[in-house]
Amino acid sequence: MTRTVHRSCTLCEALCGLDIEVDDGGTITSITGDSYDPLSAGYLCPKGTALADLHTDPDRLKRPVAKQPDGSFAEISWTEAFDRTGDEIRRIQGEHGKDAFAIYFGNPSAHNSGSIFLLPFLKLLGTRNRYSATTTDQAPQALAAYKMFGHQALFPLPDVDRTDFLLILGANPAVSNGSLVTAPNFKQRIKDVRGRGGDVVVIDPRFTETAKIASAHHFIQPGTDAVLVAAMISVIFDEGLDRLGAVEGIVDGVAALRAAVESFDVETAARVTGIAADDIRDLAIGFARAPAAVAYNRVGVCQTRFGSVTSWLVNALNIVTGRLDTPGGAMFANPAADMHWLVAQVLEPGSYDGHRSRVRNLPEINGEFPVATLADEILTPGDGQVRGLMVNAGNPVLSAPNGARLDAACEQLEFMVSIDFYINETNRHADIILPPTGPLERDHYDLVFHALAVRNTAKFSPRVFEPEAGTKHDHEIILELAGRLGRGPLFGPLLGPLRWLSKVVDPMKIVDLVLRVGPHRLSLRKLKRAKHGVVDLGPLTPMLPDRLWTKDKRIQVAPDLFVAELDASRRALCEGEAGELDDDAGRDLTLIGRRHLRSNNTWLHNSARMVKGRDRCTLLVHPDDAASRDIEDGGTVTITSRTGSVAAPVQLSDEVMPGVVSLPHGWGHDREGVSWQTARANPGVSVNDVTDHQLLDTLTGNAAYNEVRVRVSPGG
Ligand SMILES: Nc1nc2c(c(=O)[nH]1)N[C@H]1C(S)=C(S)[C@@H](COP(=O)(O)OP(=O)(O)OC[C@H]3O[C@@H](n4cnc5c(=O)[nH]c(N)nc54)[C@H](O)[C@@H]3O)O[C@H]1N2
Ligand SMILES: Nc1nc2c(c(=O)[nH]1)N[C@H]1C(S)=C(S)[C@@H](COP(=O)(O)OP(=O)(O)OC[C@H]3O[C@@H](n4cnc5c(=O)[nH]c(N)nc54)[C@H](O)[C@@H]3O)O[C@H]1N2
Ligand code: SF4
Ligand SMILES: [Mo]
Repeated sequence: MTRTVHRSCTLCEALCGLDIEVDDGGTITSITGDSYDPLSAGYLCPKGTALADLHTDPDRLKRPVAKQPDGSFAEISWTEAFDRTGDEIRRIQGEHGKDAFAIYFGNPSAHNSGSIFLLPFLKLLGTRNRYSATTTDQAPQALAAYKMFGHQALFPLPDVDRTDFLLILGANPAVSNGSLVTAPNFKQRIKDVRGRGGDVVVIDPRFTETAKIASAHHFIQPGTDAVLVAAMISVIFDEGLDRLGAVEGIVDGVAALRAAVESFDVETAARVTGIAADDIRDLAIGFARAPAAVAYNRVGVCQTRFGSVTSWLVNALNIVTGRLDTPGGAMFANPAADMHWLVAQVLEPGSYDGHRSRVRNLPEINGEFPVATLADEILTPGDGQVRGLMVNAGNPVLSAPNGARLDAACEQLEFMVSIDFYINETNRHADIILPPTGPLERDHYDLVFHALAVRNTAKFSPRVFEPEAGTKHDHEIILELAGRLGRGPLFGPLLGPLRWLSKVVDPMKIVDLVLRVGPHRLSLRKLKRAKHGVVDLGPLTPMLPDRLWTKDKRIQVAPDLFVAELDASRRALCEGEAGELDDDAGRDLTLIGRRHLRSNNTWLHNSARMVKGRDRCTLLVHPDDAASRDIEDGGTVTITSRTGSVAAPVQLSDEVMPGVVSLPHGWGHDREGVSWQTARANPGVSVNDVTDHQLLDTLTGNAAYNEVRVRVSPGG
């Protein structure tokens, strides 16, 4: 007898419905796409099956471990692990102030219902040294959303299923499966746009998997998208093609936007971006004239110096062509559980530059500092120096810019704790690691990605396996730690109720509450009764102005800070105003990143079936650039930047534009002490050993991974 459990995949944002078949002996016999799921309709990518490997991985931790004097880890009891961690956090914050203890949370936090408990935990911890993967990722889009729509997470979603013209800048959804928009099988959705007679245009320095199925692709000089989009908006105003459509009457600042883009002519844009002037003009006019159109940008753009400016301009382009809140344009979801509301209750709808970081004076964004400056805060002595660190579900040594520097900084910490079920390149420095249950051992409701999906649905994912005796969920670990943060006489009395709380208030109870007060009046009971746990709530519908989080329920299309920064981008990109990091040490190529279907940021490389086949951590080099440097296909080269150098095998390819090279992130598993045995066998190198902690998006401090200047020379 086998049983089938229906649940959503929690590995990426696509939220694919899975059918997980388990036999009597508790072995997963198959993982396939659930054809009944209204979002994914039977699709899954190869990573979906890796959930089985994760479940059985002998390298996965199940009990807390503590660092021994010889540098190895040994198991300790939960009580000892919590007590020691609590003591150390209290000691550090007691002796050196709240800010002396920092916290970093990584990407998987967003895919775990237990993370709801992180929000109050952050408040309790009371430190300004909050960091996350956000400042390597979507911080620019978060700032644009906050300044324009009033909420850091109110991202306009490309209504890909109904559009006639999809403009993609700096995203490769055919591989990433979509980000800040949940649209499983994005590849098919793109093909469907074209099948309907529509256009898909991709702007990317690489001829990507997405570009290959698009109607058109334009190579762009990395980091110059702001100039392209500003020029497009300028053409649209000049041609009189601007209109507000559905948002007429609730938009302010159109005249200011017009003035801001006026000086961006297509000839200058062509010179800066490398896209022909006629192509830019045609693109703008084609976009504005299409019956339904939407522009969408993602990490390729965010990870540049003017990522925030560009993210704002992309929103502005959608607004002034009447695409916002219109079917086939940029829309907002109407989620059954309102994540935006929840975030606003527990933390805040958003914030920017309320305070600044100690060492580099960088503005906070939504209460966080850029992870690019975490090492500075650890390494620089003085009042408020970071002496303790908690890393939850992340691996910044491999994921943050100049991870090598952070790697060294972690060594200097007085105390480090991590919530993670692996010993990775970051928490190998920890004193204590607290491993949570695996993804198949807990119930799940996706608060985040249902709220960013191209179709309104609600799905409950039951656990596939009961957690092993003596293991703990993420939320239980967080609550136990919270109990230890109380000081002196508070500590004892607080611990009891919190322990009790972790038994009765699991995240699903909170989800249930949020579903009940939500617009569709659902509940967990209703979902559990529904076939495969899922309810289809239909396509996206117009939501404005109600959904806006701005106080006046209006949209500012030209916020002052973006307008000012657009001028800075013009001076830097169009007039060649030199930046602080510019020099001529022969670093004549621009390094960009890339993702692979079987890889997931810094992890999943421990699954043999995810890493089998040819080497993926290769440097793509254009044949012309190779010829002038004596570089051969398959040979090893050294990539040198301002901050460091790594050696990687070369793959010659005219997929990258001349002058641009590409190396994926997430590799470099040969560091001592990690628990990933399979990953260590095929480690690759970490691109973030050569990215730059000083090269940032000018407004948010997001890592500008895609503008790193490098020298590439033959030999290892
Ligand atoms: N050069 C370059 N660098 C990049 C990027 C790039 O494009 N180029 N992309 C950036 C982006 S977009 C992101 S989001 C970041 C990601 O960077 P991070 O968030 O720092 O790293 P991840 O690889 O997502 O984190 C993986 C860790 O989370 C743990 N984990 C997985 N699931 C759980 C769970 O349920 N609970 C707990 N407690 N732990 C869990 C895994 O065991 C693993 O150790 O990388 C960034 N870095
Ligand atoms: N298989 C797989 N899927 C994933 C992940 C993974 O690691 N593996 N990671 C997940 C995460 S955390 C995220 S955030 C999403 C990210 O999802 P996407 O944003 O779709 O991610 P990428 O594939 O990195 O696409 C970025 C693209 O931008 C291009 N680019 C680089 N610089 C520039 C530039 O200056 N301008 C323009 N226009 N383009 C540029 C790159 O060549 C690349 O094709 O993917 C998620 N999905
Ligand atoms: S695309 Fe792959 S990793 Fe992402 S949710 Fe679907 S099956 Fe999981
Ligand atoms: Mo990400």
